[in-house]
Amino acid sequence: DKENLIKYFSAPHIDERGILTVITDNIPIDNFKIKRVYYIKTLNKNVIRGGHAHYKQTQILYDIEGLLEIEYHTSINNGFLLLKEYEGIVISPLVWINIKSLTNECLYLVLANGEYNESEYIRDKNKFMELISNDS
Ligand code: T46
Repeated sequence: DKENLIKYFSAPHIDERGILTVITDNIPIDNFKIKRVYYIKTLNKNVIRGGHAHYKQTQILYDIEGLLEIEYHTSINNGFLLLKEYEGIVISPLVWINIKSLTNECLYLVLANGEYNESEYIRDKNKFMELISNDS
């Protein structure tokens, strides 16, 4: 399938006690089974993480705090998108991403439908380009 990054929003429940947000509300894909949950907290502005794609895993990246710039490259197109608090994206397999923190402290949660496995990563951009050109 030729899915691009799909963005979604989970409305926060705000009252005088604070904010409660259900991250899995409104996930725009079917049958997503969570196998792994991790979170990333960046400590400085303009830090870039990622720089890879996955062969088979799908992940949901949800911005809890701070502003993120996602640079993506798929077999359809490439570009940038801004991810604000309460927004998430579905990262399908074979989507290359860089995640840049635009604010000092960013906190984002990632839900993955597979276990951690280094052989699931494509970290070589040339290899990735080759794979998506065969895929299109
Ligand atoms: C992704 C983006 C959004 C583990 O031991 N287990 C895990 O489940 C993960 C995710 C990482 N690690 C170890 C591997 C490295 O020694 O944590 C260290 C940092 O991982 P990495 O350099 O891959 O971090 P990011 O932020 O570049 O990428 C991570 C995920 O690895 C990746 O799948 O899509 O967040």
